[in-house]
Amino acid sequence: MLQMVARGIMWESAVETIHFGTPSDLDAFWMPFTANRQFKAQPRFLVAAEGMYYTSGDGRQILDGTAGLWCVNAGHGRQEIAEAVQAQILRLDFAPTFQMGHPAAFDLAHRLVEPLPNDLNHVFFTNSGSEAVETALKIALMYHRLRGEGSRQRLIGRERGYHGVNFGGISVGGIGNNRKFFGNLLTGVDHLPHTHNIEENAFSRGQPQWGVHLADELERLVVLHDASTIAAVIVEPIAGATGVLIPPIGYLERLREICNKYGILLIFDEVITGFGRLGKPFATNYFGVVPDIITVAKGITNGTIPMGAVFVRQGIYETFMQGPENAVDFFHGYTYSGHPVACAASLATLDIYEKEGLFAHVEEVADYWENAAHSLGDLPHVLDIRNLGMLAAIELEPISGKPSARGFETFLRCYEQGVLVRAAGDNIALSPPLIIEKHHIDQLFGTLAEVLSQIN
Ligand code: PXG
Repeated sequence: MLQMVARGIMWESAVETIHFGTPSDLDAFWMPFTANRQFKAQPRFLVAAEGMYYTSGDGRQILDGTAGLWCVNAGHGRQEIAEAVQAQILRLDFAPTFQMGHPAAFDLAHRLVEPLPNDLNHVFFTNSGSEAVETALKIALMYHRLRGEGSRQRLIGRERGYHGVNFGGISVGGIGNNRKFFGNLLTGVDHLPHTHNIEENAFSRGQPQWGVHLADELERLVVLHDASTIAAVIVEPIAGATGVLIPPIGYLERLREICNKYGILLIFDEVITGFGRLGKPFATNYFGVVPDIITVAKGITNGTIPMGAVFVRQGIYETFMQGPENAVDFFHGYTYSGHPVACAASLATLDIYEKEGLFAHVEEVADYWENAAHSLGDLPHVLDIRNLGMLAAIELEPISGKPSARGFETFLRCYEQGVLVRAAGDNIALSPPLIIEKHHIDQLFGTLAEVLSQIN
């Protein structure tokens, strides 16, 4: 029967088999960012999810310490989103947003910008964080060109930055493995140094004291390249994927000052920090630093339907609106920009965030979370612990000659013991759904503590 299922016969059973059991064929799916051979030799299936827990293929409850991939902020299996999606598909399954409109996209854009400061009040929709980043970079380049400063072509990223996997994003990104195999990438890109320094900042609670001067490296790049060649600086307010690097006190403010001084656009990539991760709608609200452009994704739909977005300030939008009224103002967009079903999912998600006061909940449990995270400080292998909002990372000492091995082993053991964490090299990253309660926090760090005591 399994073979018949694999060939697509016996549809009823196939649906059941594919969604709830073990697939008959593991070979065809080339899994992203995965050690495919390791996984296929020792597969780990997630087959259902509700609230804070996944159900594994072997029927165990797995505490979700990562909100899926930093995206399921309101917890799993939300009825309201499912209903909104179903209703939207039945009412209007798809409509183009090129030269046409449907109401949900306008309603959502309006809702999204409500909590944003200043004049960050226009939204361009994409389908992922990677696409949001490409879009933001293109907006920055074209903005300067439209203003008659077309020499501003250079983009500045930061070491260890993650801005998705498309060519612009990996060019400004600073993760070696994401860059080295893919040719010359965008030209004219330079990078700020990352802000991580264990000697100075190990076991900081919240923002580290040391490191504001690292923002001054932007001044150095301005001297080197000249401001007239620089379009934008893009940073994650908190660098997530590389292992949760919290910005030193004053660092983001300083970046903002230098960008202002030289007419450089500041882009915050808030794909992870957006939608309540820090207890505020966005990191810009949390840190009180206002960029010119923000990229978001993930929590925008609670991870249910792919969607990303770019928020831009009024002045940028207006600059694009100077040409002939009947001409396309920005030659960019995706078939699914502002997809009606994604919009419906997002509107329902925003309702949940608001009605349940989930961002305020983060503020309520943040101290408990911080204390629980730092209680692991004396365990074997632990080099550093970092946290802010509902984010934390535990940095482990790499096994000599085998970088990432200890992180991966920790991830596997935690999964065996009922907790899903994410290994970024030898950093264990934690970013649970924001509905988390104290007993979940106990389970998460309790299991991690056990595992760290067990492993070599
Ligand atoms: N920017 C940031 C800051 C991100 O964290 C992206 C852009 C790209 O988003 P999409 O939707 O294109 O994946 C991300 C995504 C990890 C991990 O291992 C991190 C991400 C995605 C998958 C895994 O930590 N971040």
